[in-house]
Amino acid sequence: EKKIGMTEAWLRKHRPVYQAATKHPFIRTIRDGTVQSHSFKTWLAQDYLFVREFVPFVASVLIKACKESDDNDDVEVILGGMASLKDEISWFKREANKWGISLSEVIPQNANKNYCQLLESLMSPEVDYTVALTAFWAIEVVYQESFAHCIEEGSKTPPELKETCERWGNEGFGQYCKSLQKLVDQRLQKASDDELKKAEVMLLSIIEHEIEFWNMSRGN
Ligand code: HMH
Repeated sequence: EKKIGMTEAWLRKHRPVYQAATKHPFIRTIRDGTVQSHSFKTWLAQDYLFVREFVPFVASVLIKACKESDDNDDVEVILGGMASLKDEISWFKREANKWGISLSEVIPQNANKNYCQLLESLMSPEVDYTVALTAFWAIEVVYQESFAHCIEEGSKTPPELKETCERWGNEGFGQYCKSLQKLVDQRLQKASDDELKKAEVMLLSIIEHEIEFWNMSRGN
């Protein structure tokens, strides 16, 4: 039997809250085809703003990875993630156009602002690479699991939302999340107890922020 990594152990330990993020009511309504268009548009507009702030955060993780440079698969995996954000931002612009959303007029809601503040705090050089990398992986994996759930067998996701779900739910994005998870587990194996604790607390914080982010779509 394959030994499980620390991240897997944490996801099992924190399964209820992790599921509250990955099987959130907003995601369930996409999956069962009952999602309201205003909810989807709110999510789309807010996520565009989030992704813009996500770019410098990912850049900061890349810088930390470069500085740590032991043997480093890390840099390549993170650089790949950064590169795909360019296409992602173009996609948001096209998608917003389709839905009649004017992105320049979108105002960030509180949950979004709070989440972006967390990203900003993680960009500090004081924050250790292991903790920042754990956050990065957690941010990506919540989207991967959530949207993969919407394109599984038996899902009734409306055709006009399929492309969105496939963006994060596709196999390639799944593999990328697995690569990130592997990097995190490698780091956690060498981490001190203090770093381990900080990384676990960070995972939980990301999950909570993801839940709050989905909540915006319901008008909370
Ligand atoms: C809020 N979390 C949020 N937005 C995203 N685009 C992702 C995660 C995945 O990159």
